Amino acid sequence: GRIAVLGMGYVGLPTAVAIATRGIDVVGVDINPATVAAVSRGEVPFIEPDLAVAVSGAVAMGRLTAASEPPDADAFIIAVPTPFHEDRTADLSCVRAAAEQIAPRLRPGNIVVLESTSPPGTTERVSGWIGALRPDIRMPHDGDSSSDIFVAHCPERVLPGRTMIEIVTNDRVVGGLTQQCAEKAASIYRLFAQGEILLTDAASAEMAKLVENAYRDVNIAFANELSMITEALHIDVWEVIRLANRHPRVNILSPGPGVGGHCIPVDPWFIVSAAPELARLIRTAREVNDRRPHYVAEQVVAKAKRFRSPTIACLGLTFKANVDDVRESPAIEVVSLIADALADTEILISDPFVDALPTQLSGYSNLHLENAYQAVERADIVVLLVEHEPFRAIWHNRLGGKVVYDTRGAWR
Ligand code: SAJ
Repeated sequence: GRIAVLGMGYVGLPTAVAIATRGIDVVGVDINPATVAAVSRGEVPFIEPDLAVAVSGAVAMGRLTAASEPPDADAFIIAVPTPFHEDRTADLSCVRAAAEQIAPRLRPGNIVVLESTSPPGTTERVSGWIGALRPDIRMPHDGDSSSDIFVAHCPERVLPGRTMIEIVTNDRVVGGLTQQCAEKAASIYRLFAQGEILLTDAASAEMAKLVENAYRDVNIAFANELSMITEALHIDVWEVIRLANRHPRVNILSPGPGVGGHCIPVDPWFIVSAAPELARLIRTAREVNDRRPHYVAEQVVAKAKRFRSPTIACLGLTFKANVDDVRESPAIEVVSLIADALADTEILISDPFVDALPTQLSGYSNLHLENAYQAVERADIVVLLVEHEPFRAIWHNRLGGKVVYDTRGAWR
């Protein structure tokens, strides 16, 4: 058997390697030639704990190869990005392109799994796009009991930073366009998943994934709103959360400078755009979290106004702790808002996971990348934006006499 995985990113590559490690031949497919070349050499184009060693091992064993076009295979897993358009509806162009790339390869008995996070109805559309190019094969239809091709949705649920653990241990939801599709697709996940595999229909699986991330977004928005309320009332939010969380049925998440990454800030909009009149809380949570970087920047600017010519250190640029991913990072937004507001102020930025100024910040002449020791040493105001482990440990005794704005509660 052979499995093709389309999209060699944060989800596709770990999935490909998890399957290859079970002794199955896997071809990783990507439209980016640099990614294909890197994976072919056994290299990983981004940092994720334990992934690099698994990829180099699977490539050395000959189980994992990479290509720019999908080969013939028994199963095809689509793990390409689903960003959103200006109007916050899903951009399915990568999914569609992947489906159309697979179509000419399909033979009766093949399995097609969509892993990309998608609005309800997308799996059905994938089947439709393939069917339009392949009138000779029977695609699954609601109400039919059999088909030539088995199409299902199995959303990824791994937490960046813990991907290699969670890809094996998480429960998986497999939603088929028919019962048979779900059962066939589940057989792929039984190869490597140790968690439970829950069979359902495709739309329920699509919605469950969106709901998981919307749930987290709403709960983070609650924490962020709380932190603004307590700040206005001169109460320490971390103390309040610590105490409230001792209640057996309360578990408040942590406030921060905003919500980043490319999942949680995106997925709730797919729900909102599917039911705009009804999704009021979900929309408001998005707005609260999107507004956070502005609030944090305003607080920092207000503190800076108390100095004649302050130096500000901003620690952390990634979207969350202990990863190197700066996509949709609220920390970067905070830094750029401060740099805009205080054009004459020197701002030192530091992140042990980032070694060059991210492109979003390259236009500012008042920003300098600096090691964290130097930055804190020289700063009048220290802003903690990401609670990277090295920041947590070192800084306690170096912050004396400085104005400290700890957006993550790491130095409590
Ligand atoms: N954050 C807070 N406060 C918190 C928790 C998180 O401000 O208490 C912030 C983080 O700093 C970050 C953002 O939220 O900016 C998102 O981080 P995260 O760790 O909550 O989630 P992601 O984006 O890394 O991964 C999420 C996970 N979803 C859920 O936990 C429900 C993961 O399981 C999904 O697989 C992933 O989205 C995805 O790909 O959808």
